[in-house]
Amino acid sequence: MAYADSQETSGENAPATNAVDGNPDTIWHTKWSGTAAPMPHEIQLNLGGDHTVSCLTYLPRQNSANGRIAKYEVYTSKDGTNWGNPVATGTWANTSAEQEACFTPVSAHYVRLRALSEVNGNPWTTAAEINVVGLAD
Ligand SMILES: [Ca+2]
Repeated sequence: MAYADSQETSGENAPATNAVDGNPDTIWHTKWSGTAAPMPHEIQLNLGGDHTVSCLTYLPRQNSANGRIAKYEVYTSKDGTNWGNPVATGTWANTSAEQEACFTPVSAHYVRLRALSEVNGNPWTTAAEINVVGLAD
């Protein structure tokens, strides 16, 4: 299950759930038709219970650089409300290859990826797939 601050469902069918459907050809795209929603953007994943997680993986949009995340922050939460400080921050390259953000393993029910900038400075965020890597628990 996924929630995003913005999703395009008019100009194309690109809801947040496209980032967690297991299909690299379907994307989540923040609103671009009409007035584009401004940065920053975020997507929250509900893990369905507490799991020990250690990395977030981000498969960028495969067919275009539009919306690929550059500067990012990763947060985790037990309740979906209190996120605390980011567990990971950094800048991803403009590539179609899978990117990752790893951090000290933490028990989480929710994981949030926040996009602070796009590789070409545009206001959009896109994602083909987002996953979390966990430890057996
Ligand atoms: Ca997808």
